[in-house]
Amino acid sequence: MVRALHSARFERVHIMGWRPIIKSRRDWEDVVPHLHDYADVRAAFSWEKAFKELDGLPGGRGLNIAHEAVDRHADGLRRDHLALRWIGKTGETQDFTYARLRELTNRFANVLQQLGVGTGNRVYALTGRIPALYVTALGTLKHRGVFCPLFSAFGPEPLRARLAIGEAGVLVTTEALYQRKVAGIRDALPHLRHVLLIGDNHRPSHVPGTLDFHLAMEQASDRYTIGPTAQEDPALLHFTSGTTGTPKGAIHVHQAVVAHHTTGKLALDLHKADVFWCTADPGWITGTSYGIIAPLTNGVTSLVVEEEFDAERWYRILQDERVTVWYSAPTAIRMMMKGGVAPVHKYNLSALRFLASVGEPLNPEAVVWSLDAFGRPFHDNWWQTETGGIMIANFAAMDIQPGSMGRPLPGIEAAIVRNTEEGSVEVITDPDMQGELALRPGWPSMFRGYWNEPERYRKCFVDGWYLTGDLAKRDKDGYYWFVGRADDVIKTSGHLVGPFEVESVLMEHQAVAEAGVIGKPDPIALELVKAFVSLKDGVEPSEALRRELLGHARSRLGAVVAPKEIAFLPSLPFLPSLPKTRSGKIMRRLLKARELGLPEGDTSTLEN
Ligand code: 6R9
Repeated sequence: MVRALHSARFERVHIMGWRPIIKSRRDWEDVVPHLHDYADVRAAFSWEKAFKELDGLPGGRGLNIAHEAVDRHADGLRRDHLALRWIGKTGETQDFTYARLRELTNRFANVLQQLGVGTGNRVYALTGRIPALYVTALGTLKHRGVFCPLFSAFGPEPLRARLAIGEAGVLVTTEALYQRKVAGIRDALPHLRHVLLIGDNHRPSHVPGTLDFHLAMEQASDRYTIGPTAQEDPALLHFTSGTTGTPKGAIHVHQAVVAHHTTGKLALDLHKADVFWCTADPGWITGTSYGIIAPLTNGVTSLVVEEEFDAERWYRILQDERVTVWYSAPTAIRMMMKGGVAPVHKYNLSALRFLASVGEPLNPEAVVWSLDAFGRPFHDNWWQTETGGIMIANFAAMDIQPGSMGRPLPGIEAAIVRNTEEGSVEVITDPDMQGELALRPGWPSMFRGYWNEPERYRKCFVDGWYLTGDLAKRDKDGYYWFVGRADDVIKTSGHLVGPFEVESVLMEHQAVAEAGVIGKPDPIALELVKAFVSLKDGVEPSEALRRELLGHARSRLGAVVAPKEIAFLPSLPFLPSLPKTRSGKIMRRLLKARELGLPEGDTSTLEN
């Protein structure tokens, strides 16, 4: 039995007992999707051809991300086109044309030059979504430094670890964040030579051992020539978390811009007249690849909204700014769903053409809900820090099976693989079989290493495949379906959290013997960080101690990373209270199964 429900562009086909399929009606109104026919575009695609859509540095001096994002438009017909519109917390706006952005990023490149910062040096940013962040990122790329964003909700410990691992030479941050989070760890960062501070409330900052960002900018020249940049020169450093050990710094090179540009065009369907809004935090890779680079290389207007999520404010912004393409994330979409469709319908969102989502599995209900709320479905897409750009997507012209991540981009070969006993991998060709999602290396934004950890990088590749660490299935039509992570890494409100980082901070506390950290399923945030703690001999569990540990973790790790829940494990004489393998690894999988009352699975390696 088939029931169809029509919206202007989409047809919702219900087949009894199945999720609806959202059919694209292919009447394109005024904008024809770049990827209008998946098979045709995929067959005709090559990265060499994609590369030709970029300009390259004048005089054949190579390829530089900032030139493609800013200067080539500032030198051309789009010089007076609005590149960035910033909306501050108090509602004030600042507009930057491509020409103005060129001038400001030239100034910042000159600031680095005058400070004697060499090419390849790491320039970190720790800010919210403020104009200085965009100037820092693009100015650093012009100067051929390596840009590394940090998440401003991190506490001092995750910040220290990331600044130390990447040997940060320069940090751009605000006076308030510096005082709260960096001043106390600065002594532990011998490589950090220059700190540039953005004063609060537009006032210059006078903190000893730092420079004022705006003063340095004013004194710098607005003319700058980008030096020769090789495609393989490092450009970006993005930290991500693994199950064990320190955070991993994924390195991306200038060539990545070919993928940023192409995926912006094919997966987000960016057209020159678009007003694009990416809601990601600048501390995570989406904030750079799609919050900064892809919209600018595509020459669109990119909206930068400083304030965090607020459903009604977001709808108002979509309406008032006439946003056409919107890139958001499941946690935010689930929060909007809580408020229902009525608040959405109060606004005129007729400009909206394309909605996309990334970062976590997007519930099928959320796809269907967005069709009711916005008249358009959210298009889920999949990628990760290591891939640098979107790899699998629901494209504008494609039928959507809600719950699926979509199909691989042109130029991307994906597969579901399984490990063999000989330590190699085997491609699973049968549809609907679960295995690890793997990608054939060679796309431009593939990470080129983990900073200073060649061994960890090498381990990601087996038999010519990059193993993503995600479990997935592929159906007979070539759509990919996310199953879960193959490791213990936690996704909470879209943020990847490594359990080891949290366990280490808990164990700093004098009362704690051991800690095991898991992601506990949550209807809004996907997972919440939950810690199981065993106490040292003679220490009694109490509500006061629980609160103290929560507070300790929060002040060291920051709000996103710190556990929201702590449970004490009973301490048994002579026995470790956390389940462990014989080789001493905490079996987080088992902690999670017990938390959820699920079968414990294979416990043959369990020690106690
Ligand atoms: C861009 C980004 C990567 C991990 C990834 C996977 C999860 C991302 C997803 C998704 C289900 C999607 N993930 N997109 N899971 N459906 N559409 O998020 O990068 O922070 O490195 O996280 O996020 O587990 O491996 P990153």
